[in-house]
Amino acid sequence: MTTTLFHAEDPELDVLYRQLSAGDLQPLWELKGLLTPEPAVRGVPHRWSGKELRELGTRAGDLVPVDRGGDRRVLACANPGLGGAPYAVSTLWAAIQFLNGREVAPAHRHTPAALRFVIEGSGVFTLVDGDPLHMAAGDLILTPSWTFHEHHNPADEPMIWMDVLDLPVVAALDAVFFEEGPSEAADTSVAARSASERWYGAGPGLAPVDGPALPAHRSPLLAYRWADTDRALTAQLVATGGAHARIRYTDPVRGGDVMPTMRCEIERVRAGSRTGTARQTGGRVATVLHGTGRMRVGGETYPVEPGDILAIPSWTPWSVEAEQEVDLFSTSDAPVLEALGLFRTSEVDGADR
Ligand code: 1HN
Repeated sequence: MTTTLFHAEDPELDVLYRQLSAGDLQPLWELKGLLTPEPAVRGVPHRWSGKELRELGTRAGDLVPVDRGGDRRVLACANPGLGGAPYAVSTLWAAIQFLNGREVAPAHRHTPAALRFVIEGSGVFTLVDGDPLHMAAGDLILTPSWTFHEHHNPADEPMIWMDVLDLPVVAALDAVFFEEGPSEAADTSVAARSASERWYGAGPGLAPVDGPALPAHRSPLLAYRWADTDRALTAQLVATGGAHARIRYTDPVRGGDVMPTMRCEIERVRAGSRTGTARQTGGRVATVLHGTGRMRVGGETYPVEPGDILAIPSWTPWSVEAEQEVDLFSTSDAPVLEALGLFRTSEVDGADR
């Protein structure tokens, strides 16, 4: 591929432009749109219907063996603004994964980090570096960068969940590595509770003195259980007497985000009320765990119900309006922007109503 050839009326300048192109050089004064007053965001607001994701995932479960295509039966949300890239927003992968009863998605590891959020069902467990994490509705499960992970469904029923990965960021940094896991069958005599939870999931403010060494770049706790999340949301609404609670999932020992590239949050909006409208730099994907209502994202208004996945591109104002009480989980790349000094937020309409 050759470098863009610019043209000029002035014959001497035209010659220079040909020489620049031949030398793989570009004149800045001819380049448009490099610096914009506000982010020139390519991703657009979008909603993938939970009902449709479930139906098409189930169909893929009938037609596609799990060992095809990277050993995962995954439908990636492809933002219509991103020219066919399989990314929900420019910096986040979001998808649903479908695992039939008695299936195993074999072990592998990669530098992009992943998280799973479960909307419905239970039965599957994920082994993260050999530690068994059971998955059930409302749970957040982490598979941090470069940890081996494999999914087992010992039940007869299929299970579906949402995956979010930082793959676009890691790919943009040319830092993707991937490796297959050991091929021998994993030990399927599985403990009821992960070692990660036994050490670090005891309760608020309770950290082991002689626990395993803390991992450098992520939470030592790999599963955040719905019962705990639900209790925290309920307690916050009681504490404020308000109609909107927001919780951030954090490293239980050091207090930061659960992983260096992805922030995880959940909010509850009481029936009949609506959140303020705000925007942030960085992309976000959200999914509805419970409830129904409407979400406004930029100029779009979407009716929402459980299982829907929403793309909230960078710097796009958004808000939630609940008909029945809504619990909304979301992941953003805010830790990346914060680390680089690029995180901005602005309230468009601050008031919860
Ligand atoms: C992956 O490893 C999983 O392990 C899911 O469940 C989705 C999307 C892109 C690249 C790797 C998984 C993925 C993925």
